Amino acid sequence: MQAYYQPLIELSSGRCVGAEALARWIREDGEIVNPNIFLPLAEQPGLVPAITLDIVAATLHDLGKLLNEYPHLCININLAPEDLTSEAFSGALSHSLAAAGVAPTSIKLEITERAMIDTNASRDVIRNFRLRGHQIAVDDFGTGYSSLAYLQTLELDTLKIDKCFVDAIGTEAATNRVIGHLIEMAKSLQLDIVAEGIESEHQGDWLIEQGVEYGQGYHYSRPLLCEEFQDYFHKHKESSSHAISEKANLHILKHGI
Ligand code: G
Ligand code: MN
Repeated sequence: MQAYYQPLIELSSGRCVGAEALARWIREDGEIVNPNIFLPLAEQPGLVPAITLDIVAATLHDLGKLLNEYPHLCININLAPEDLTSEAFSGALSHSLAAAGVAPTSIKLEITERAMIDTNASRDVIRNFRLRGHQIAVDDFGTGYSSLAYLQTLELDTLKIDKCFVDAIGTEAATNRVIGHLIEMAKSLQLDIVAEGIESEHQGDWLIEQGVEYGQGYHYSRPLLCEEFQDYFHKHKESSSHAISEKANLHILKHGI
């Protein structure tokens, strides 16, 4: 198992505010396999939480020092439905963090919208994670049919708008109109918004105009190995003066000084 880190960006400034840790299984022939393929194969009870804890351990090993040095930096860990129902998972997570000396506020937990609905106990599980100091993001938001009424009963921090809605920006697809509603939902719930899978400057600019603060995607960076991510972070930890001066130049070209 190999952990990759995809930078999370503050869209208006280009500043890197964190990363999403992504698990990849490297087969002997070198092929890279994504978790949506290998997690369903883990039928043995307890195997999925063990894989999630492996990624936590890799993150703490790779980035623990950086997280201590930059307390506002946050790494997102993807949880599977099995992690939410596992009795041992949240205790083991807290134990790993304590052993590595990393604050729970440095680790945000991503839970898919579907897993939140499927689990009756999800409200309590989420509250428990938040009491331990973690922030909670709803992953793949917009694909799980949850209502505003239901979401407002959960203690959440962030909604991650699924890539399929970002893909539709600037196209005639019906989902093109849906993303506006998703952004409004997030705003009325007073949650941070992260747009996933941004692949073009046009998509990024449109999202900024709609008031979306954060994003990730190939337009900014692919998932990176630990050293590559650290380099990326150090280059982008301050607002990018380059991005700002480019925008200022454009403004001068369009409107004069
Ligand atoms: O389920 P979740 O949304 O966490 O999955 C993120 C997945 O999307 C990762 O496997 C990551 O490699 C992939 N990904 C991230 N950014 C992009 C992008 O801009 N384009 C595409 N096609 N895939 C992306
Ligand atoms: Mn995710």
